[in-house]
Amino acid sequence: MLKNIIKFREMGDDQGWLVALEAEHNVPFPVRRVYYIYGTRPGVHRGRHAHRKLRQVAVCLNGACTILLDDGRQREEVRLTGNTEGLVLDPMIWHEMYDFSPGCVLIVLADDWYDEADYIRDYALFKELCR
Ligand code: T46
Repeated sequence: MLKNIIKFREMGDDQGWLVALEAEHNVPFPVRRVYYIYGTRPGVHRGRHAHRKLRQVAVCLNGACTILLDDGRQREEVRLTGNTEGLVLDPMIWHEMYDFSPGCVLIVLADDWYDEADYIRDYALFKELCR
């Protein structure tokens, strides 16, 4: 199974809800970067890459989206619907994001700064590197 979901604890009272993401606690690595994806139009398909070394956790803060995971041997689709669930995106996992609901906000915590050299954007090359 490729799906690795971290369940975050919700702290709620009559004021509403709060979730805390803590590097090296409930997020299993030191966090160097946080980015978020929003305003995705219907039919948009993002991702289509793997990372060589980067470790990430993706959380759908609002709405829902589907993330396809592929380790070069098997593929699995995960529907992220809740802001208390983090999907671990390990290195060398090809991933694609699609079926974004209106108003979807996907936040991603990453263990390193942006580096285009860490991306594998060619699926044939990814398959070759998986062998
Ligand atoms: C990933 C999935 C889940 C930056 O300049 N800095 C950044 O930190 C990021 C993440 C992107 N960019 C630039 C690179 C592109 O010119 O922003 C543009 C859009 O990035 P990209 O097409 O890679 O976006 P997605 O949604 O396909 O992928 C993103 C992350 O890039 C990627 O690491 O794992 O979300």
